[in-house]
Amino acid sequence: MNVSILGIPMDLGAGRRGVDMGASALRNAHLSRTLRELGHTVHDLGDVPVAIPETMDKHIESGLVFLDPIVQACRTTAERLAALPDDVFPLTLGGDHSVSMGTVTGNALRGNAAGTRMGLIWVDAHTDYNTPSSSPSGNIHGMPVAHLTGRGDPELVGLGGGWSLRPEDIVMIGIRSVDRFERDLLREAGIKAYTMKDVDQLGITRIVAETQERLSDTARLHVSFDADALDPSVAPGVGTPVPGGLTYREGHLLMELLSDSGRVTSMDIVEVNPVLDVRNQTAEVMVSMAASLLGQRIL
Ligand code: 6HN
Ligand code: MN
Ligand code: MN
Ligand code: MN
Repeated sequence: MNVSILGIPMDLGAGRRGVDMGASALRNAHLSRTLRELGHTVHDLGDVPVAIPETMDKHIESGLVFLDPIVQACRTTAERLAALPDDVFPLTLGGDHSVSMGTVTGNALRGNAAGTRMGLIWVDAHTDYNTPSSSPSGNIHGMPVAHLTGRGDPELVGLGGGWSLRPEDIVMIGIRSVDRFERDLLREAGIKAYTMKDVDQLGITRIVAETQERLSDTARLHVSFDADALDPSVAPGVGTPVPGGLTYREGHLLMELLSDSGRVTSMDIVEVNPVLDVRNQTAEVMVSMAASLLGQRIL
């Protein structure tokens, strides 16, 4: 496969500094080399320009922290991805999870299938379904999925130029932290979310089978993998850790089974925070997750 790596070194959407260095940490953990060793052709396209928080006032516009520079970075990201040809597998590196408003939009508007239905598999401890009014923090990384489905700030919603994701085309896995009003919004939208209780009870194999069935009407799948979906013992370098997450093997099995489906055409790795990490462990684990999604097998 032709894999194109694109970094979005942004931490404007997170409550803590440091995820802007995530893309760099993932490269440092030999991302390109690992994927080349699997037989892929890898092009690193570098980084999308992102404003540096210290150069700005921390402006809060209608409940949203750093709205303007986030809109800008997401728009550039979406444009860069939408311009890539069909045969490319874009692997985008955050950055905080607000980058996904740009990556999901750009991938949905890319190639021959542009604007058709795309399935989104959201691997995360959080559902990231807050709107500006439901959010307890004002941090935009808690809001990307709501905006992708057309609710929230008009500028962020408008990134797709009229395209938006159908709630029934989204499946979330690894969930264990949902805010009070966010829960009501999720239910209302009818988004399927597998909590950690579901992972314990059903197992990853059944969850992936159900997910495939549910997303069978979509033309392709995008995986957005927030490092905090993994248990903090596996991925300590994240800004919003929540106990009781996916084990190392559950994460890999999920990636291996999604890879076997042959339907995944793009991926994000987000929320890796090297400042809070232990010897780049989290970046290394996330590189191994990408390798599993891109075909690495034990035998
Ligand atoms: N993430 N639900 C919290 C909020 O501030 O809205 C946490 C969001 C975390 C977002 O980790 O991508
Ligand atoms: Mn997230
Ligand atoms: Mn999260
Ligand atoms: Mn975070």
